[in-house]
Order: sequence, then structure tokens, then C-alpha cells
Amino acid sequence: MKSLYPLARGNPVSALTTLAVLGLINTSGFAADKKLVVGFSQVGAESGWRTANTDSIKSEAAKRGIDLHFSDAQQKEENQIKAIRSFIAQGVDVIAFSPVVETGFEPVLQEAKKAGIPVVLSDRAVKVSDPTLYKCFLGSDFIEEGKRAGNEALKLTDGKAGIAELVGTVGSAPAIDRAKGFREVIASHPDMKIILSQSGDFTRAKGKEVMEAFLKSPEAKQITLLFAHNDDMALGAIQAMEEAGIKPGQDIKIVSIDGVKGAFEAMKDGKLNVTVECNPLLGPQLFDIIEKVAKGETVPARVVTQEGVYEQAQAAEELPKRQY
Ligand code: GZL
Repeated sequence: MKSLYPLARGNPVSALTTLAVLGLINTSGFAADKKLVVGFSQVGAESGWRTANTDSIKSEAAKRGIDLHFSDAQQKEENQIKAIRSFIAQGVDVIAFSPVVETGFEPVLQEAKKAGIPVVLSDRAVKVSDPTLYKCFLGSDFIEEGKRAGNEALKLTDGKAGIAELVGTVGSAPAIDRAKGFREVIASHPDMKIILSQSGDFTRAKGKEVMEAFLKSPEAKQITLLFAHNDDMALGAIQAMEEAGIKPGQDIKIVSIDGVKGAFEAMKDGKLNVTVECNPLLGPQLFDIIEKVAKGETVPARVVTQEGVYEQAQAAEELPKRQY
């Protein structure tokens, strides 16, 4: 299914105008009788953030009349590679995906390039030797998110804390970079000590399980702050703390990342202290980029999503406004 978009590759203005007048292309410059076909490989359905991200992508594609081939990789890299291969075989116009981990995608991205199918990264980055293997990476600055979490941790503890860390999916860009940003900020504060660190794989269940283990460890009594790489793991940890008779947000302060509704509810109940926002509503921006790429137009190699930080005092007012 080869792209008909070369139509726009002559003298775009006159060609497009002529074809639009003849009703042969629609307003976004595509052949009127040809739907844009996009293959999207999603990480999985591991967290509230991911669900909101999937909803944003699917609803925006439907709104634009895009033929979306959507695949859920259930957090397995081999499933993403299989899905991308299948999109290539189907001859989709554009491939987009959120890489579950940073490495291991170079060979299949070379196959997409060889097949002449452009690739757009959504949410997470990949490490590749050839930067032309994808047209654009749309997503948050995870190092900045880690720094924001570090600054909030300093404010909550006056620069003195025994820190337990719930790490995201091992090898994923958000886990690597959030940890990096957090450590950059606390590096100049010798009394901010990370005493326990383990992956909870971005899920609530695993976050609870790891927090239970932390609370049974010899270092348990030294924990005064939890840094969770996402809200779902923080909410699991809150459950574990309460079951152990610990007051979350008081006995142990908690800083997490995402900004899902559950985090605002926990802040309202005084059980979570801060959530650093990570915006999952990427659908509109993602398909703006994909439509441009499909028409052979140039797009920025990097688009950073805008997001903020929310503390407990803001939770009650913000909660009704949250879209995810
Ligand atoms: C961040 C995203 C992360 C979220 C988690 O952009 O990749 O993955 O922080 C999700 O909730 O599982």
C-alpha cells in the first residue's frame, strides 16, 4: 500500500490547489479516497498514564479518520518488534511507537527505513546509531521530571532524608532519565541518601510488593522519603505502608511522577505529597506530526511536551480539572 502523498511533491501549492478544487484531495492534503494508514505499537496497559495515553491516540485517530492499526505489546520488546515487522508487511504509510526499552530496535527500524516507511517515536526514546531511523521524538523530558522530583524531595525534607526509590521498567527511557535527574539534584546534598532502590515496573501491584519488601528490610527504619518513578507504584506503596501501620505522606513523605487522578486523590487525603506531571495526552500533537511526515514535510527531530508540578495544597482545586 504505497503512499499517494507524492501528489504533494511537485509544486505543492498549485498541485494541491488544483487537486483540492477537483475534490481529489481532502483539506489535510491527502488523496480524498485514501485514508492515512498508521501502525502504532503501544508499550502495554501497565498504568493509568498508559491507559490515558492509549485513549488519546485512539480517539484522535478516529477523529481524523485515520486507519489506525494498534498493537499492545504487554510490556514485551519482542512483541513490539513483531508488531513493527507486521506494519512493514502491511505497507502502512507511517509507523509510530512508544519503545518499552531504549535499546534493541535498530535492526527493525533499518527494515522500516529500507521499506520507505517513516517512523515517529511517541512518549519514549530509543538509542540508535543512525538518527535518520526516526523522523521525530514527541515526549517528555524525563531528566527534567527527575530534577523536579529531586527539588520537591529537598523541600519536603530540608535536605536530610533516607530515600527509598521505586524504579520504573528496567532499561526504559523514563526509568533511566528520571533516576538520573533526581540524582543530579540531590548529589550536592550529602544528607539526602538513597538507601533502597528497586524496580516496580511502573505497576501498582509490583510497587506494593517492593514497598512491602523495603519495609521488612534492615534499612526500613531509616526510610523517611519515597521517590516513585510513577504514581501507580506510589499508590501501591501507599497501600503497603498503611498495611504496615505507617502513615503515608507523614511518617514517610512521597514524591511521584505522572499526575494521574489517583495521585490527586491521594494528595487530597494527605497520603501523597507531590506528583510531577507527565502529560499522556499526546494524540493531537502526535497526529499533527504523523500527517506532516506522511506528506513528506519536514518536522522537528524533537518535540518536548509541556507539564508542571503539583503539591498537596493544590490537589483539591486541581482534581476536578484533571483529564486523566
Ligand atoms: C512516561 C511513560 C511512563 C509513565 C508510566 O512518559 O512512558 O510509562 O510514567 C508509564 O506511568 O507506565
